[in-house]
Amino acid sequence: MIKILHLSDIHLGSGFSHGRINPTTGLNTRLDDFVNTLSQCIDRAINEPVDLVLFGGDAFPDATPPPYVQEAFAAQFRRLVDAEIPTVLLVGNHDQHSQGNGGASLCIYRTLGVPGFIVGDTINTHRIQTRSGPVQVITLPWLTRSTLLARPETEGLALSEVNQLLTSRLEPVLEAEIRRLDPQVPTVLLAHLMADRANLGAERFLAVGKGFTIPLSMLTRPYFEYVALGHVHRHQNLNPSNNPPVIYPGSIERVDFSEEKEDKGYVLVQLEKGRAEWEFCPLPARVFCTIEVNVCQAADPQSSLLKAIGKKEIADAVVRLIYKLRSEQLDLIDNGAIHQALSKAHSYTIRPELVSQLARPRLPELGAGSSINPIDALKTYLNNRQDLKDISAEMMEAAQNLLTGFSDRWLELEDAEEDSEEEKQDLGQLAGGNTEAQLRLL
Ligand SMILES: [Mn+2]
Repeated sequence: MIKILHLSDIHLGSGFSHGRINPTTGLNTRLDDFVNTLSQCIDRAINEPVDLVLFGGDAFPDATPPPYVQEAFAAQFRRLVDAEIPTVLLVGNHDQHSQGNGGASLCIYRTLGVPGFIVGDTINTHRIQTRSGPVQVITLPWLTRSTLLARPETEGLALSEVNQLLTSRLEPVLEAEIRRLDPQVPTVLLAHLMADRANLGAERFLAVGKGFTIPLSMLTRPYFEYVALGHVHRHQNLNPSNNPPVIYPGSIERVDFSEEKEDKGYVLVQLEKGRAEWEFCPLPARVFCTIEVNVCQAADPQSSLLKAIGKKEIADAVVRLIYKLRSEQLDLIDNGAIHQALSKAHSYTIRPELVSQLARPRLPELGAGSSINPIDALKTYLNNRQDLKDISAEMMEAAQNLLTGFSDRWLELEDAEEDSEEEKQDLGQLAGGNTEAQLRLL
């Protein structure tokens, strides 16, 4: 029986906008969070101890992480070297650099010859001798168009056709790896990909380019005891028959609010020839909490807001407060008190949304198709805004001055030399800008 810890999508160094600066280290608290959950994965691997660690790809947000992030990652994985636990680091889409071949952020582990470490940046089969016997791992890193296809082959093809072509190329390559397998030795396929039945998480927004989708049937082969995936941040088993299990462990920390309701963790696998048992192990990832409330109809919007905040467990969470209100209610909101109410959160953002302005119907006189000069337009607008009545005369006068001043200067420039073109352009922009500024004031 071979024990494996399967984790994926670490994305160390991302989500800093949800953290703050730790005054003792000068580092973002979200880096601390990610390192903390990663260290709990490594703790488990060492304490168990497992015979093998499989990382499913996406170590950092991109292939060129800052040195202190690289070092934080290395410091955790180094503990596996000390504990003599073999480890496979698969290259995900975020680990690949667009410049040159083999430039992935994880390749440094191979270059340095880190004992027991394998970098999966090519389609290859690795026979690994563990404390509990041998295991075969086929590595299938993130595929880009250029991995299996030449540029002229894809010219003029739709994305779905390229996808099909890529799938047809991958099939024999994977088949060749399968034929090289030792049928007596348990086998894992370790792949960073989007399978066609996967339930999307945040990677939808994280992906750099539009990627390829691999049919599930290519993964559910009888030659594999376990299929270890990376890429999708939501933990799931894609094969209901569980034969073999096709598992995304998901990310270890919430990268953004799209992962608010997902459990985070890693997977422990017990593997032998013809059989794999697996268990999802949750990690205490930082809680994300959305408070969404509509106070438009509330007589006392402030207390409605405070009540909505009070209902949620926000201590040490990453919180976002989104509330709808009418512009007339703005004066009833005490921002200081709201900041105070949110202060026990780890971090928070407040997003008020004014609905009255969004919901106000367009004035028919100003609708599309009718042409109207700026002064008449403003007059029509002001006639419909009772709340601006006491300043409407002043606004009309200001608008008149603005427009008269503008046209006078324009006529002057028309008469002048050609080199006034530039000023005319500036003036045009200025007039546009002024009109915008005026409208914003409204
Ligand atoms: Mn990915």
